[in-house]
Order: sequence, then structure tokens, then C-alpha cells
Amino acid sequence: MHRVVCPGSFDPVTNGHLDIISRACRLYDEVVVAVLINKNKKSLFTVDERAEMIAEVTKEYGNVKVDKFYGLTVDYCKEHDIPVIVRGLRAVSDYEYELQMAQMNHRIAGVETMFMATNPLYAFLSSSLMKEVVKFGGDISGLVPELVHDRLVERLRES
Ligand code: COD
Repeated sequence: MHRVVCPGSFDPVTNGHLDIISRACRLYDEVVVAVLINKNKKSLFTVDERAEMIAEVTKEYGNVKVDKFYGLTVDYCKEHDIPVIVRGLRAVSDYEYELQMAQMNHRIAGVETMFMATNPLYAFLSSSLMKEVVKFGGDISGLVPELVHDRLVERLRES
């Protein structure tokens, strides 16, 4: 069985993330979407909320498992016997950081990284931009799932 992990912050999940996850689902038997528990970063949604949204919007894919993790991604991989990390590449600006991480992950644990080129339809998407646009009343329909759209509006109106 070929399993891979798509690690990330997913605060919140966007259609750019989903494009990578759904394509990975077609290539591998099981895709584990692992949400990082980052105690140093202030997030809009709790880890549980992020994981719950991902589970809801990926349930139709059939081979996604959602999990949370703390610490190094490669330690998660070793614990769960997952040899490959899948990452999306949006632009050259992503490349340097991603390359450095991939090389370090290979050096310290022998874990491979597969890069998937972003769908140009979603190349400009990031969770931070989504939050900023919603906060100031902009329209992000079609860029995140409806459920995420509603949660973003609700959360950003609260604050
Ligand atoms: N189109 C395509 N792909 C996209 C898009 C888009 N519009 N938006 C995001 N993605 C991809 C990203 O490239 C990434 O592959 C994935 O979706 C998740 O993105 P984010 O932004 O939610 O998550 P990141 O990039 O903040 O996640 C970083 C990690 C949590 C993976 C990283 O910090 C990590 O592994 N942390 C744990 C500690 C560790 O192991 N550090 C590295 C040591 S070498």
C-alpha cells in the first residue's frame, strides 16, 4: 500500500490545497493530511477546527485520512511508516524554502518529497490572503469550499 503525507498549517484549507490533495489521491492508495500543531503561531482556527473542515471537504475522495501532529514532519512519517511527503509548488518563491526542507528531511530521515506543480487556477491562493480578503469584505467564492467560506465569514466577523 502506497501512503503519503500532505503536511501543512491549513488555516484554513483552500481550493489550492484541495487541488494538490485530490491529485495525490489519484496517485496513491492513502493520503494522510497532517495538520501541524504549532504552539508559536497564532492561527485563526484551532487545530481541531482545521482538521474537521479538511475531513468534511475531502470525505468524497474516499482515501484521505486527517490527522494532527506536533514536532517534525519526518518523525510523524517514521511513526506511521510513510516514506513520502507531498508538497505543492506555487511559484519560484516557494521553491527555495521547499528545497531546503526536502533536502533536510531526506538528510535526517531518508524521507522523500514529491513536488506537485500547482494548478494555475489556484496559483495565487494562500490561506493568509483568504483571511485578509474576507476580513475586509472581499469575495472569495470559488477559491475555498463553501463550508470554509462560511466559517471564515463567521469567524472574522466575530473579531
Ligand atoms: N496551490 C498549490 N499548493 C498549495 C497552495 C496553492 N494555492 N497553497 C498551499 N499549497 C501547498 C503548500 O505548498 C504546501 O505543500 C501545502 O499546500 C500546505 O500549505 P500550508 O501553507 O497550509 O502549510 P505550510 O507550508 O505552512 O506547512 C509547513 C509545514 C507544517 C509542513 C512545515 O513547517 C513543517 O514540516 N513543520 C514541522 C516541523 C518540521 O518538520 N520542519 C521542517 C524541518 S526540515
